[in-house]
Amino acid sequence: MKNSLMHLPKAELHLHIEGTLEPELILELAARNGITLPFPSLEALREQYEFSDLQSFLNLYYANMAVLITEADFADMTRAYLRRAKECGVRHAEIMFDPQAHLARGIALETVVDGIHSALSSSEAEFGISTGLIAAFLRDETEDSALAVLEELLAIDAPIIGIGLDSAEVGNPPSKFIRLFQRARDAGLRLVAHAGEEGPASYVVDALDLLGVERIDHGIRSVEDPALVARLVAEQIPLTVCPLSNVRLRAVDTLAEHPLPHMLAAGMNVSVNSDDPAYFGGYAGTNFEQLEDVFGWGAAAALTLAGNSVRSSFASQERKNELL
Ligand code: ES4
Ligand code: ZN
Repeated sequence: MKNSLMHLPKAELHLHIEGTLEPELILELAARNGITLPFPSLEALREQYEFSDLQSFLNLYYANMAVLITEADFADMTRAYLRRAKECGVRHAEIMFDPQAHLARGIALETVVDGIHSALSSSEAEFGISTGLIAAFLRDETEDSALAVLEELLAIDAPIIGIGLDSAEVGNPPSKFIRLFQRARDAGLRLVAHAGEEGPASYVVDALDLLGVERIDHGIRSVEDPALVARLVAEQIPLTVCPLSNVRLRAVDTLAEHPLPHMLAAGMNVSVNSDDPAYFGGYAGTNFEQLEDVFGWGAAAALTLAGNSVRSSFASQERKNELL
């Protein structure tokens, strides 16, 4: 069973490339770049991986980015992710990155984009994984900051297919980013946003109605609003759910209490994703395996979830047909 889960062709739709930096690679890049980390050994670093909420995770996630300096660093990180994704049957990956987090550290946008892109451009040939790159904007920064970075991405003709919205959700509602999403839509970009992870169901409604997003990242708190659930089912709006992330960030108490089975049973378009796999206990395959262990699902549920991921991706229809 477990082996067949790994072979099931799937798409990863919710992945932060900076969240794939494994502790070993963090130390390797720190040494390569002559950077002294606050937690200089594997043991000391690993002790930091216990989170109480989203913000406690984000603090470590942003701190660890300090090791990413050169184009090669971004390329090596991305290639390491693709290698692991291939092992769990990921055949298409839409990868988010946080341009503002790197610009704030004085890293040029071209360094970030060219490094990630150099790994993505050989991904189909090297790993059999088609890819798309999504620029995610930090919702705890201003809309003007996001707009300026989006203009810079457009000016350098960055190979992005869309934009997203991430970082600290509560208190930073979708209504803050209406002009950003309008600009991205005008530029022909696809639109996604984190909503309903820690924030309320109303943020999901607003991401749909005010920002016009095509897909919701997380969306688990949608289940608190029956009218929203009915709409998500009727419109088959994709929700990129990240079960292990929700457990580790304490959005749910245990995997057994995760709303995913309820969401599936209600007919919502849900997929399983890894979010920040180096921080949350595993890649796509581990998410599927642990769901199987806890819920005892048969092949049918796994097939539905994997099928949803492919159908909800921004891959070409031709590519989707290959994977379905
Ligand atoms: C994130 Cl799990 C999560 N939520 C919001 N923003 C993020 N950035 C990276 N991981
Ligand atoms: Zn996320």
